[in-house]
Amino acid sequence: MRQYPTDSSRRDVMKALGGGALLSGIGGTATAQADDGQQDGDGSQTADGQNSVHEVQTRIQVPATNPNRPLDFFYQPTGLHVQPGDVVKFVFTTPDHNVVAYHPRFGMRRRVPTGVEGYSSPVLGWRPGSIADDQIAPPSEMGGGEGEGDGGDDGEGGGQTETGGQGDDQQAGPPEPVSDTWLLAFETPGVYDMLCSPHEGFGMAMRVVVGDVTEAPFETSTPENLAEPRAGPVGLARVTLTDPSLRPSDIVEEGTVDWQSLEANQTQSGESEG
Ligand SMILES: [Cu+2]
Repeated sequence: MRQYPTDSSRRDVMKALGGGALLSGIGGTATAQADDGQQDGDGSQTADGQNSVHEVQTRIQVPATNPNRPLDFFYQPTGLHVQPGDVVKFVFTTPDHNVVAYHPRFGMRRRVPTGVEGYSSPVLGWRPGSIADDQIAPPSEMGGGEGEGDGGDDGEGGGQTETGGQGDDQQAGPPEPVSDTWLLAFETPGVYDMLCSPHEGFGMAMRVVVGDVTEAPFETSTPENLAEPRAGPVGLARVTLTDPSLRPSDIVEEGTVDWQSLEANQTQSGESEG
């Protein structure tokens, strides 16, 4: 019987998740494996009759809704309201995205509640075809065999990747396993903005509102009080996060805000211009 992280375990979850690919890609922790094994991704679910698991997908869409980008990279939903203690399950339905807090830890101005540590997922969801062949097998001196001996996850969800030590590909086996989910527990009420590192400039960012605290102090506080070095978000991510549809109060009211309902994505679909 597994439990979802609640209460004081947030930090542990953050740390565990911050462990990077080890969590979702190679070894996995009890939390991640439990989720992969028992939850089959359909929106929010209740664990312990109390806290919910909400699903957010990484998506790519063509044609783009904004002429300034070649295609849409986005989180679906783009705005999400959760309760303290809830877990967001990021499902990497398209590859090569990650989830990163706007936080000084990563050289960005903080856009999460005060006191919340910076968090970041690895880049997940890659398929063999999305990474060049010579990048799949790690150099031997990088400890490529690390994932082999640890074992423990063979029977559960196939959470093993090529980087787990198998240099050979095309071995006529089952479909390549994909590291495609990442869990994050939210405890501290407030507004959280996060981005996808590879695609921030294309607008791939999202906002989670935890509880009913809808002030986003990072929008209004005097900039001098905020950690530099960077204003962030940059590029189209700013367009995304400042979209009227993502006002925290609106997110709380709506529960979820889809990418398609962002105002920026409605007025700039270059097709129906008069
Ligand atoms: Cu992305």
